Amino acid sequence: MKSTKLVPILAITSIAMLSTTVVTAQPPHKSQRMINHLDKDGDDLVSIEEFEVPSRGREHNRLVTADRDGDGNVSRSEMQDQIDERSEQAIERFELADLNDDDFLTEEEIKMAAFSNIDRNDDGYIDADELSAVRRSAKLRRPS
Ligand SMILES: [Ca+2]
Ligand SMILES: [Ca+2]
Ligand SMILES: [Ca+2]
Repeated sequence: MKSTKLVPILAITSIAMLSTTVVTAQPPHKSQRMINHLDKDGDDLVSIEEFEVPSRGREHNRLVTADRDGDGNVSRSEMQDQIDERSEQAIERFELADLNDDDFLTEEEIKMAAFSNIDRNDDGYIDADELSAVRRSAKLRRPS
C-alpha cells in the first residue's frame, strides 16, 4: 500500500522541518519580519519616513494588563489602578514627546517620540536588534 510508505516519509520531513526551524528561529526573527514590513527601500533599516506607529491590538492589551490577579476579569479597583498608573505614564510621555512644549502633540511629534524610543543608538534608523530589544522589554513590563 502506498499510504503505509507515506507515513514515515512524512514523519521524516516534519522532523527535518522542525530542526530547520530550531536552527533558523533566532530571537530577532519576528522583529526582522516587522522590519521587512516597514522597510520600503530594502536596506534592512527603518528610517523615520518608513516608520509607522503600531496601533493594532493596543486596546486589547490595555484590558489584558489591567487584570492583575489573572482571573480573567478586570475588577473596578484593578481598572482604577491601571488608569492611575497609565495617566501618570501618559503625562510623562506626553511631556517627553511634546518637543516644542506647546501642550499639543502633533502626529509628527508622536511619531518622533515612538521612533526615538526604539532607536536606542540614535542613528536615525531602527534595526532588527533595536526592535527585538523593545519587544523584550515590553514583555518584561507586562505583569504576569
Ligand atoms: Ca529602509
Ligand atoms: Ca507640540
Ligand atoms: Ca538605530
